Amino acid sequence: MSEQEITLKILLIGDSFVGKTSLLLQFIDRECPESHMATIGVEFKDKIVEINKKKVKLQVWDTSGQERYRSITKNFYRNADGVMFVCDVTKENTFGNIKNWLIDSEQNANNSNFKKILVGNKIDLIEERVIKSEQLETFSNKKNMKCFETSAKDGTNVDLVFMELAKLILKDKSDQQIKEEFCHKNRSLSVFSKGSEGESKHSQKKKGCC
Ligand SMILES: Nc1nc2c(ncn2[C@@H]2O[C@H](COP(=O)(O)OP(=O)(O)OP(=O)(O)O)[C@@H](O)[C@H]2O)c(=O)[nH]1
Ligand SMILES: [Mg+2]
Repeated sequence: MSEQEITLKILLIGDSFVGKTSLLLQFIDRECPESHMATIGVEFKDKIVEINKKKVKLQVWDTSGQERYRSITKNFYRNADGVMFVCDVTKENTFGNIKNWLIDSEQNANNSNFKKILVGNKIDLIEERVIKSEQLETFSNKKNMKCFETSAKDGTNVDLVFMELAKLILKDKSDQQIKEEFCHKNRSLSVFSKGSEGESKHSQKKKGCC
């Protein structure tokens, strides 16, 4: 399979202020914004990584945690290969709300086999932490998903969590399936927001595909 033929659509989901955009920026640009710039609607960025000697494009969709954008977010579960459910370990309610985000994802994803990962972010804020590792583990075990603790601020486990989700997705897919899904996604792309380096998703159609 040639370069970039594998594209995985990953969604970042969770309450406002938990650090979804910060995780994405730390993963792509190695930076964490100092202040909160609420995401408006949905944005995406992508990054090519290598997994099992294959080039894999991770197309990461960063959603808004604000209630008023919830109906927009729901549309983006379509064709998602994996979802990161993010909470802030210093805010109890962001962890409690993960169950609601899970319900949303199950109701709106057309790919019932999408992979899920729970992320407890902001672990650098040791003094303010209220959600313990055991709570994250118990909940994620119950929901049959892996969990990771991250700091988008200092970068702890940020690459790891994206790579683990990608590996989890790829474990279940054959090369043929990936190629067919990629072609299908390209055909059905229609609604876009800002992409990395000004790239329009329309421009991502590959030669020789479909
Ligand atoms: N200390 C610390 N602060 C963080 C971390 N991650 C994010 N922040 C801060 O938390 C605030 C909110 O981060 P965002 O990434 O904008 O949050 P978001 O989840 O994208 O929020 P919405 O776009 O409104 O849904 C910002 O001020 C970040 O600097 C972290 O791991 N540690
Ligand atoms: Mg954001």
